[in-house]
Amino acid sequence: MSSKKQAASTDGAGSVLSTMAGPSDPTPPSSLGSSNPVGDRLLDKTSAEKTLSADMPFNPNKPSEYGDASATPLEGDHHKPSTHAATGSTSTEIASSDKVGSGTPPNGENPTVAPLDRVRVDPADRHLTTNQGVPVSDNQHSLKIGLRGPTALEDFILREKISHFDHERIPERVVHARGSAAHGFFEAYDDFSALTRAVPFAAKGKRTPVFVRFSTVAGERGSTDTARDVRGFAVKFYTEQGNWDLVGNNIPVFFIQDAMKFPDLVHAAKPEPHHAMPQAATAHDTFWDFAGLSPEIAHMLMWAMSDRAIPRSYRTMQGFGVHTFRLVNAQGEARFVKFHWNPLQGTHSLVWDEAVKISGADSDFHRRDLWEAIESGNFPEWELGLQIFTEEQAASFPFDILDPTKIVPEELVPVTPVGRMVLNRNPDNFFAETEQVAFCTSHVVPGIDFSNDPLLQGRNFSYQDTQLTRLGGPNFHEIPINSPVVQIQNNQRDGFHRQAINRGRVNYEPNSLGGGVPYQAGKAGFTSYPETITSVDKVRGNPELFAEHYGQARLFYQSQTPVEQAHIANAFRFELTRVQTPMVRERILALLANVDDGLVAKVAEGLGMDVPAPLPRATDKPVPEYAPSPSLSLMSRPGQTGIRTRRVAILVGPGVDGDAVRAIYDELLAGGAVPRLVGNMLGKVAVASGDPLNVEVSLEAGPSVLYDAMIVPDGAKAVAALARNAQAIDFVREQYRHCKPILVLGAGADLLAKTMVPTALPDGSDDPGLLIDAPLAAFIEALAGHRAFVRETDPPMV
Ligand code: HDE
Repeated sequence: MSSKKQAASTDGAGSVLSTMAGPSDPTPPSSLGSSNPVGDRLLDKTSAEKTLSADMPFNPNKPSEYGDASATPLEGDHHKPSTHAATGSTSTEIASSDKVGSGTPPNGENPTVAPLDRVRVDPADRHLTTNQGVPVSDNQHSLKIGLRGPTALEDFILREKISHFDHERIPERVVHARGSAAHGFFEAYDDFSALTRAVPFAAKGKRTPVFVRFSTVAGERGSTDTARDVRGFAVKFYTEQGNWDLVGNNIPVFFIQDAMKFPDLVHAAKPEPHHAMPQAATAHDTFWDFAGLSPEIAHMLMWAMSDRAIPRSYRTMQGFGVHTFRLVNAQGEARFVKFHWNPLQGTHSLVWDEAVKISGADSDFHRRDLWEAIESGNFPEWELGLQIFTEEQAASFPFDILDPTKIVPEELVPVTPVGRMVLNRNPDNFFAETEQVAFCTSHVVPGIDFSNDPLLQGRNFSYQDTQLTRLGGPNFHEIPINSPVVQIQNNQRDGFHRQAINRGRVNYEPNSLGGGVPYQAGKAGFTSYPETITSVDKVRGNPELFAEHYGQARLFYQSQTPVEQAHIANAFRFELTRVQTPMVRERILALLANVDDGLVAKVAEGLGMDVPAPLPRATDKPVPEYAPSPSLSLMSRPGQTGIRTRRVAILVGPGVDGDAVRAIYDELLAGGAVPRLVGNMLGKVAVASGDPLNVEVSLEAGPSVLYDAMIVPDGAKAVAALARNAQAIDFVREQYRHCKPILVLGAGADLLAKTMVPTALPDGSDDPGLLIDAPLAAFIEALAGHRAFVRETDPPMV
């Protein structure tokens, strides 16, 4: 309450007008002895400040900060000011203008936090200005001393434009530089508050906004999307308790077990430092040198050499939190958890020969796919599943749940679905959103907690730290894409590019001058799970169970279908062929000898080498036996979206059966697929009857690898023209080699004959993906089945 009216005097007025020292009598003056309205407001403010401070004669929370009491943090002592002015910076804040605005923010608000609309910029009907808002008269010429003279240094418009351009780039991410992102939401299937107090899981149907960035790890920002690599799968949940970042990958294990090794791993995988080659590829000596000397990598190598590392689309990948985390409920009960994202689109991959060629044909293949799917309303969707287990269960597993090179097999702990995530909006601006988004594993909300996985613990430092350089300082949380949807209130101040203009003189806690705000939330805030740590030594090292490196590598390999196993062996062969140092190859063979006899024999044969003795193991304990886990195979998740978004090439030329093409086109479109008319060149092609067809893309601009399937329609003249173009022949051959569905109608068989594609499988049976004069329905079924791997041979016959 203002005490202005308590004394009818000007005693002490000078101390209100001055900013230093004051009388010992706490009674404020009732007037400043003038009729100056600004001065009166200063008096009101100062009086209210004094009362607010007097409300807090001492810090009542102090005893709760020590000993057992500190386990239950109290809410900070705080008091409401009698006037809004009491906590302001200046009594003159009432002065208004177009710049400062008409008043003060409502109590307790930070206006830098608001929906992104506040920063979306639209130039409709606006003229050009400089960054100072000065209208630009001429955006074509610099200011010169005479038309043929030198440019004047005075040209601040040119200098501002060029200087901004000079600094347009920021450092790319040291890993995961290449990526693409989208907005969407997470929706809980039910109320899971018995499990966790994390708010996204608080109620059935509850939606939380998300921003998701997918990435490759090793390549630079402009590198190709289809490189063999792990994919990042980072999800930022904008919850009403702050941001939670689940920074995962599309593979559930990792290469190493301790953060200490991460810079070594990344140095070894990145281009070699002397000649900066190869880009976005592990197929070189330094990576495999590191790998052979770090056998904890064995399990991850199985995944990284599998088709998981060349996904068909970001939309057809699983995602994993990798580490063990904790879920904690409001009663403080904790359980361990592993996070799984399962795509409704199914899990589908490229084949290696195709991935290599896509790199040339469209290095933005995954970026384009995600963008196009969302633009066309085919919103990608994932189901979030949790593996939940207790400390007691964890103690019975034959591996350590803190070891990030191990999965918890689904046979041991099933995956419980808890919600779905839908990506339904593309970003407005790649740089502002996708590039500037900052994911940090340390961004957790109440109800989510860490385990002691030593990799996770190191990550919790690294992500925050890396943004300081990448985004230029400690205020990266104020960049619009990074700010939460809830208020940010704390006493952090200053730093590069600060956006918030904090009101008031209080920037510390505890305080009485600001009424004690912002105050600590106590139990309502984030509290760490009070894990009991028994008497232990401070050491560098890993637990015994971390020393077992091969049981789960074997589990993964042996759970794959024969096709997938063959692809793994071929990937090792490819990568190690590119290695130049014999010993480096040999060590990897020795490592594989501990995984699977068939695998190592096949890889050794491919390298023209003998199988060496197995690499000595790091433990004498027997390798645990795991039953094969079918859910580890990509084939176990065909998905639910059928042919939607699958791209189908229909080869056309003059004289093609136009009616049939139009009917096929329409039916594919109606089923959600993306048909394209592919011809020798753009332009119209005459058809047997009716209007000509308009070629949409040439064979040259849209080669075979960019389509999931193809159709050669009837029309003798058209087929003859196509058969004279080697690009058309290559097209069919590559579709065949990559096991894609092919429908050949009528005279189309002539083109097929020219390609030397076998019309039956080697054993004489029908090729389920090669459909000759079959109904479209059969083709659609084959397309939904993705590929006909039964036709695959090594080396390819065609
Ligand atoms: Fe990362 N990682 N990482 N990582 N990581 C980064 O953070 C790091 C690890 C992952 O789309 C960096 O903001 C360390 C595992 C993704 O922006 C950096 C260690 C997993 C992304 C960093 C790991 C990941 C990153 C680079 C071992 C799967 C991209 C730029 C201790 C669970 C996020 C940045 C995005 C990015 C460090 C290991 C996933 C340097 C030190 C394990 C998806 O902070």
